[in-house]
Amino acid sequence: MGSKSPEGHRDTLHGSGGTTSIFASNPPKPDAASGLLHGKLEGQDNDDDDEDSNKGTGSDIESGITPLESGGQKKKRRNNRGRKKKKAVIGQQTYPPRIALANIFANKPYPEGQIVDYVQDENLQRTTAEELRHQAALGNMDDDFLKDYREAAEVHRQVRKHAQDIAKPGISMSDLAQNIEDGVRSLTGHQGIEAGDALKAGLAFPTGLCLNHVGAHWTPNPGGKEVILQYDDVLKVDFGVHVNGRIVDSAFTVASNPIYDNLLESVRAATNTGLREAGIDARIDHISGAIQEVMESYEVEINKKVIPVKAVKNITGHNILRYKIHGDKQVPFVKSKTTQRMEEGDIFAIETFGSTGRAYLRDDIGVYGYGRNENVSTAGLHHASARSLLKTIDNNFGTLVFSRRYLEHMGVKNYHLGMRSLVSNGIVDCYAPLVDVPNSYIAQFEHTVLLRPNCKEIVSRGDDY
Ligand SMILES: [Co+2]
Repeated sequence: MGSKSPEGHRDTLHGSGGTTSIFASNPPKPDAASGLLHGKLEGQDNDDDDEDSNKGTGSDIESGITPLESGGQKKKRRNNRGRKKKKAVIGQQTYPPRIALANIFANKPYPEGQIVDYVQDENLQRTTAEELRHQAALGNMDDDFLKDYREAAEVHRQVRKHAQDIAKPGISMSDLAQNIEDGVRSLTGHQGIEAGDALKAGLAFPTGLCLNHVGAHWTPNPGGKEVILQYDDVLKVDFGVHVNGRIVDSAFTVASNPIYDNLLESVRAATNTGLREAGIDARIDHISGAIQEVMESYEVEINKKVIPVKAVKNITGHNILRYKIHGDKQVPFVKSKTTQRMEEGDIFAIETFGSTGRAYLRDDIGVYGYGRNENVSTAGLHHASARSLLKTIDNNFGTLVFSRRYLEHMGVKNYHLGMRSLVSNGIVDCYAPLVDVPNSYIAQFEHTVLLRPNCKEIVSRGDDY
């Protein structure tokens, strides 16, 4: 999920604190940002583990079905399904994925993400101040941090694998969203219906399904017009999984028509550049510059017109805090003026967006989702329906961003009036879709990376992207 950057804001969608952050040097780290385990962890001894365990789960997921294989796959799948026992076997996932990972992995550790060693640089030796900050971070350490993160990431990989399989021309956006949301709820083992259950684990923000010139923050709403995926569409799939508030934010782009291959490749390469440059003490302006350089070295030919790919200027990657998708740091995709650095214990959503249009997004009409603004007093809120809706929001979403679909999933009805009151009082922020000019195309790729003390872990990395 993209974070809006300061320039050109009409309102501060993601918290006013964030608007000045890219120009500031490192602000004090909130408690919630910490929680990285120090030292060696389960299954960490060698880097090859990663690939092996991913492969292992890959076959678990599919039970002999390879969702992305081409040619005659329908038939093969049916045969496999016929063979499969009704009851799920330990270690096996169903198709579509609906078995909680806790049952599949039993006592086995969840697979690690991609582990990358930090590059040793003599100029970047730890200062005493940084060591002290590190000690402070250890004080907030949570033993379950990595376990929760890796579980959320594995849920993301399994669910997106199926989403990639079904995101083909003819599918409706609401079917695709439902499939993703059912998958995340099932695999985390939290259906999110009883009070408070969605806060334990599940969807971290509204499922983003953005077509073509819609860059970010579009989701199918209940009662909205059906949107059907077309052969010539460029679709960004951006969804988040959390386990105990540990949020994995990861996104990819699909397009059936190969004319967009270069657009997708430029953005994939730009995101990988950002991930490569990320690290403890890495300067954010340097990362942004590297991202832009890679992205804008590509061009794409659409309808016999050669168009340079441009890095989108006014949304950014961002750090992630517990239960909070957008922290106080932003990573633009264009070179920016800041002396801010990444820090040990930070969690970053490294995402990039490339566009064939103006590469500047504006708010469109419509609603993507809502998020509680903790800094606004509720004392003046008298409206009974607004008060009861607020209670539902606080009990079930906390500071997680949620959609109308998620409210209706819980059986909440007639919330429009109460929501209007909460939004007009500033108690809840309302997020709009973000669009470029019509007839342009935007692609996005995104991963979540943990800046652990001794290595960085691209926790959402899979064999797909
Ligand atoms: Co994001």
